[in-house]
Amino acid sequence: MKNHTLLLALTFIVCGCHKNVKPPEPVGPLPTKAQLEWHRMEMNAFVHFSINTFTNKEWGYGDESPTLFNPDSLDTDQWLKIFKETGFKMVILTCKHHDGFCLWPSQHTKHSVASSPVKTDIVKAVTESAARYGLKFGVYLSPWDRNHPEYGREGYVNYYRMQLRELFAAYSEKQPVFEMWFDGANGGDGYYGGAREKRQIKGSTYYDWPTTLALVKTMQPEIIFFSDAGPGVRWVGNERGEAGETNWNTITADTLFAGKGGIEKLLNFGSEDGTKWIPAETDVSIRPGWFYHPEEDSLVKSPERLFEIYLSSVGRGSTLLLNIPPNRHGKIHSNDIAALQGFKKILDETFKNNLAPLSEMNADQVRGNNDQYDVQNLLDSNPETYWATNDGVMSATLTMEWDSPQQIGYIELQEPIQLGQRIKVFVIEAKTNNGWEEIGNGTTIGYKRIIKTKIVSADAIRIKILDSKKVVAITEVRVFPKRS
Ligand code: FUL
Ligand code: CA
Repeated sequence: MKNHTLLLALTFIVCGCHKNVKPPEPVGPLPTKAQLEWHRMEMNAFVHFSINTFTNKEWGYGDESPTLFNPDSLDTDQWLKIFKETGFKMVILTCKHHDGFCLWPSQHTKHSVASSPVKTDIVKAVTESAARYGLKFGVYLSPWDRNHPEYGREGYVNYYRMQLRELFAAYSEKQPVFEMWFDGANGGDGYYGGAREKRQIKGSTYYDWPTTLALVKTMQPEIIFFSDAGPGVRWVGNERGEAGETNWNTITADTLFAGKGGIEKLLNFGSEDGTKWIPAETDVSIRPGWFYHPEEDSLVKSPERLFEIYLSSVGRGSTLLLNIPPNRHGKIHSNDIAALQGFKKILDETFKNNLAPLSEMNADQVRGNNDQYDVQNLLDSNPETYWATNDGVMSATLTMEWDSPQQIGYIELQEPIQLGQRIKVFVIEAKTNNGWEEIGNGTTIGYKRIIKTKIVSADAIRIKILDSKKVVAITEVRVFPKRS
């Protein structure tokens, strides 16, 4: 044997890289391709724009005259440009809110932009701007309709379905509808074609959602449905921008439906043993209200506050759906633009210098002792590669050491969720002058978990995975310095 062949053979024996080690088994329900894509988008923009913008209301009664809808310098490119520049990947538009006013010229009602002075098809304008700026498009079509005479009766459900057919036929060719949003506000008083009365519906059965979802799937097979119960993504259970500290992407949805009360905690945490992959989407507004109100111009959330919301949504394995409502001119107000730009600046600065690749990284165990599952997989920004342990090993420690002390501020962890969600609890320790000290901990990780650590100067840290549903598997680790 020649020397280098011998060396190669020895290397293989020592590190075991010649063996093709079986990948870890997936655990529990798995995300679909579209759900995986949704996780990786991280931040999406929500747009509430309608007749309420002009009447200064949050919930229109349904008797508002369409002539009130009159933006004098509508510019959907302006919206999409700022969304794009500040990191959003999709825009979801209120094509119809509870007042029933349609932002496109629907054939099935007069209560639409066609009866307004501007006549502009806002849905079309937004899909075109979204295509121009490379954002995906999503539809919010409120099931509750306080304008329609048939609301509460069978005829309305047919109307709702005809509108979906109309929307998908008209707008999905250029820009497929990626997400469909059904809110949970349902029934109550309204105009209802002049009846002006209270109409209650039975939330669990009235809309017959399975039939509607099946219809939409014939037009858009990969679509993600948002509702309290999914089936694509679930509501996070609050409108404060807070995903659960423990956030399972899985939940048992069989008894849930949009508008069912008392399930906020369940939606917030998910269920460790849930039977379906239905991750939480965190919807929150940049202002106190969902629609634009001039008196809230001074109440736009600050860049710092938006960063905190980012940490409690994306940083807890959820996706952020941030509402940014255009004003009566049909533009995003300069205060909101400034807040978004400031927020983007904080994100860029905080997550600029990853210290992990500068460290010497070691794990107490690598699956099959094989390169395929080694710690370098944590540094390649490739979600397909990961560090994993041997079958039966549900706890493991990853250590990072630097030549000189570092000021640690944030640690970001990611699981290879294409294999399900598994990590249950972990702690992070730093080696300081006082020895090993805990600087952070958490339960679930999921798609992404960002821990704001107790700030210390340390020349080593270790991440201890204490328990996992099956073998430990992590795809990425990033370490960032504290913010100056
Ligand atoms: C809720 C609605 O009632 C609010 O007006 C808003 O659209 C929010 C996003 O969903 O259910
Ligand atoms: Ca990786």
